[in-house]
Amino acid sequence: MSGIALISTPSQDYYFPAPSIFFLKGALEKHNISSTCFDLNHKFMSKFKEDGLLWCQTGKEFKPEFDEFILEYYNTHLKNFKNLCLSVFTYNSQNFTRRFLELIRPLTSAKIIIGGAGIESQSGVAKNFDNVFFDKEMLDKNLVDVVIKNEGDISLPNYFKNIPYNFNQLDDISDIAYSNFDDISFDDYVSKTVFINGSRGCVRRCTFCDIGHYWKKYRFRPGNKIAEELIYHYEKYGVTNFAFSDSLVNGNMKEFRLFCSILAKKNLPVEWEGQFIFRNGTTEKDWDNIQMSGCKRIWIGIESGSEKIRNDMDKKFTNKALYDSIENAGKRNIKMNFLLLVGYPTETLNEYEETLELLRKSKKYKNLIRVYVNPAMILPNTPMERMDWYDTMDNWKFINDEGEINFKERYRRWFETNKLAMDIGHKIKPDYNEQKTMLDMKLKELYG
Ligand code: B12
Ligand code: SF4
Repeated sequence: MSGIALISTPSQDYYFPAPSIFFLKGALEKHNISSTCFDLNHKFMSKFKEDGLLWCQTGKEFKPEFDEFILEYYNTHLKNFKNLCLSVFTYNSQNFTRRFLELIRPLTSAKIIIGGAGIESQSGVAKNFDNVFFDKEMLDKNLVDVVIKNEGDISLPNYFKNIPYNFNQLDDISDIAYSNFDDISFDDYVSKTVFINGSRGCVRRCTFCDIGHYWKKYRFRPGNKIAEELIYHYEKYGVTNFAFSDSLVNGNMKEFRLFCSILAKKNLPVEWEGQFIFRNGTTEKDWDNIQMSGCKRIWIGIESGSEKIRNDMDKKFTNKALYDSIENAGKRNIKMNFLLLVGYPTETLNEYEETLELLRKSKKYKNLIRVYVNPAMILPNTPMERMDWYDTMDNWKFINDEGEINFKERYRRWFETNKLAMDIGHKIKPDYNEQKTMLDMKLKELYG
């Protein structure tokens, strides 16, 4: 039997290499431990597309072909490995991972190790604060040997070096490894994109987000080191497209400014995108630098057009910052993905209307904007989990001054916001139809 297989699990985007396994390979290599990456997510999702996504995300519409695929993949690629390390990207990878392990566990004596953000949650659980999270479920069913939490780039090498591995988080991430893509060909992917990790954690603690649970402290790399890594991948693999896995690329403005100014001076044919927060105090000079560094798109968790609702969420940026930033990005031709949440517990109809107004006011830049709408949901390990809602976590309800916000109302606002976005001419989520199928199913299940 040979060494270590690093395996991505669906569902994740599959147009580009699934970031975590290649990053973990680079991290192991730094400790002279060799490993092989298997982008199983890419193979499964390219083959089964919407059918695969529906099953992964809902556990419904299972097809026998999924089992055949898993067994064939295991026999062709994985059966000779002593250690199978599965990366569970989000809770949307749990259905696949469970089935994969049920099938292959009886066939192998390899150690099975799981990690990733998806192991510490469980979709569809009741409000009893006694949730069995996915990692525990897998251990209880004896489907895995080892669960590794936290920063896998340190804990996984530690595990293989036989030293304590489930530890508190690093204080300093300046010198983390670079991803290693030697096991794949970028030509197999629709988009030759490399993910860069410039910071971990977040400077905010929004009520609906569980980032503060995974990454307790906010840590960042110096801007010059981030720029150096990007240039390294450009020179080694010829990749010109970069995405940041940071919760916010501009969490630390000083390092972000340094990164942008280095790349702006280098003038390479590279482009990057990342999650961004609109903030008071971003100057015209900052926006020029952002543009010249190759920024092609920013993903902005705007969440709501209402400043009051953003404050309720602890998002904390003003309407002035919101509209000034849209104007600054728009006039520099920087694309914007608006991430919106409708039906937040305290959202009144007037405040919801402000979100619709945001779409109308941004019409001028409709060619640059893509709107991602989600009905508000409650994740475990978030401040919102402790709010005063009732029923299950999946089907929570909340009574505000105007009555009950239930799933039906959240669905209505979700549908209406998407429709308005389309009528205005904004682009919407590429997988809107899949999301609608899933939400329709849920609506039917709850209300007949
Ligand atoms: C980029 C990103 C996306 C992108 C691209 C995702 C992709 N690759 O397909 C987009 C925007 C498409 C996206 C979508 C979603 N995302 Co997302 N995403 C992220 C983000 C910002 C970065 C992820 C990343 O690439 N990190 C870089 C890699 C290197 O790190 P990593 O994957 O976390 O891996 C580290 C550890 O987890 C660990 N590890 C990982 N695997 C393994 C395996 C082993 C064996 C070991 C030991 C360790 C280990 O080690 C790594 C290095 O330290 C994170 C938040 C964050 N800052 O981490 C959210 C995050 C992962 N996403 C999240 C969610 C909820 C989603 C969505 C479900 C949102 C939605 N409602 O639609 C979808 C799911 C998509 C799908 N198809 O199912 C949650 C997951 C929460 C959870 N508990 O499940 C996160 C944590 C954000 C949050 N707090 O809400 N996402
Ligand atoms: S929603 Fe975005 S800004 Fe808010 S805590 Fe999560 S990652 Fe940070």
